Amino acid sequence: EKQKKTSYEANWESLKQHEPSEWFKDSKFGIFVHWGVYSVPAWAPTNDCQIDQYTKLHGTHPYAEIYLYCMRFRNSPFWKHHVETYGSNFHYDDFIPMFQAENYHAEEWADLFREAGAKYSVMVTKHSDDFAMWPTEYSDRNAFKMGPHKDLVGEFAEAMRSRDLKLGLYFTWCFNVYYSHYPSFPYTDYIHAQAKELIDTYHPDLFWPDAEYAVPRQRVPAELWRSEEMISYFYNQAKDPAQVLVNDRWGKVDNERLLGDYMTPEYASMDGIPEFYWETTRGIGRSFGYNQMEGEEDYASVKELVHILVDNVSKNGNLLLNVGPKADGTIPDIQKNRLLGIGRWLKKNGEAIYGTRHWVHFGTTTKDEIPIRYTKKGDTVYAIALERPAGNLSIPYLYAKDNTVIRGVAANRELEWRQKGNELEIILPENLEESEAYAFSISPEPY
Ligand code: FUL
Repeated sequence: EKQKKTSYEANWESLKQHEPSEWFKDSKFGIFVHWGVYSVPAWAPTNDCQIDQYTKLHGTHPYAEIYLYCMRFRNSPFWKHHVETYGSNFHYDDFIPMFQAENYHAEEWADLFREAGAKYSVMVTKHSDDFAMWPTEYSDRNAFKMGPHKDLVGEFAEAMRSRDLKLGLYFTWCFNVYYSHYPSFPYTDYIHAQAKELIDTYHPDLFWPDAEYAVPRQRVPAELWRSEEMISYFYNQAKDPAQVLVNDRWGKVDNERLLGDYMTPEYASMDGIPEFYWETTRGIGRSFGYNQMEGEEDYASVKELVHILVDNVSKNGNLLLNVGPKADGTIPDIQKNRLLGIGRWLKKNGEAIYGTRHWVHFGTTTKDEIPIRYTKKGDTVYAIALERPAGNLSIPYLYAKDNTVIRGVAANRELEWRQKGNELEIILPENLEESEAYAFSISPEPY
């Protein structure tokens, strides 16, 4: 048993003792918010874009939030779009006055996120355009001095907390040598000053830095960012360091894994149950920042999103699903609808998700090709079928004890079952309600 530590030193040996907080592992589902000056052009190409590092470096990437980064690649789709739409004399910073946030009501966002079934929310406080969403002392390019003239992060933090959502703050360390407005003191000091300011002002539960793809073509090494110093500062300022956590984007690789409390695969998942906790991060469509070019066909369906959530949870992970509000602060209906759909499923089936842990197996596939995912809570195992079987549900290599009680979670009703050799057959009622996924609780724990 690791000892509960109350203070950490600025070195990885010490920081490695920290564990992801229990509230985070219980939460399973969070909402990411990418919103900023880039929400004004709200544009990225939608055709033939691959989500990979290479396309980022060539300005052909589906992420609208890196508009500034991409538009400086001459002849890239971003560059072409920009010149055609705004002219070649229109600087990125000319978008700042157009970023007004006039319909920003953080409590409405918080209500929506709760309705979606999320337990935490992570706001981008500064993306790679270096425009701060809070009144930072260290740069005039911030939303309090310019554009909306509001403390957007402060309003967000207060609203999330008032609705019992845990607060996460995203903060990029990235800059781009070609466009950065250089502060007059060393860049790392500037980053540290801002990060500390954020931490001291808003006391996030989760600090979500992003240290990728800065200084073109490489991950910025932890040494340059002095990551250990920042993480220990964050842990130690918390009332209880066990209640706060950080992601793994600090630029420090150890045994082929990035160090931090948990891993953050992007638009990706895990094949099995990894040893470390993790969280998929992705947009509903193919961008984080709002991309006005995206339509229904670019967006994942409620069913797909529920399946990603269930699959992640069965493999010891969370889902941090992103919304990209418009510049005025409204969340597009197409995104809202997805969130509300997930919320409807979670309202009925949340018992099989929240507060669970992975089981010995993450899942299996039935003979009729229904994918099954497992979660576990106490002495109960939940089997979640991702499709509706034609007849009954027969799960291979699952053995129930004689005194087993099986319930359909959504309808909260007990179901008949029988053990047929190595298959556990759950007798499904004819009027089983259509759903994105079907959860069954099995107690005591089968084997
Ligand atoms: C990535 C960034 O490049 C994206 O813009 C986005 O913020 C995502 C969460 O992280 O590395």
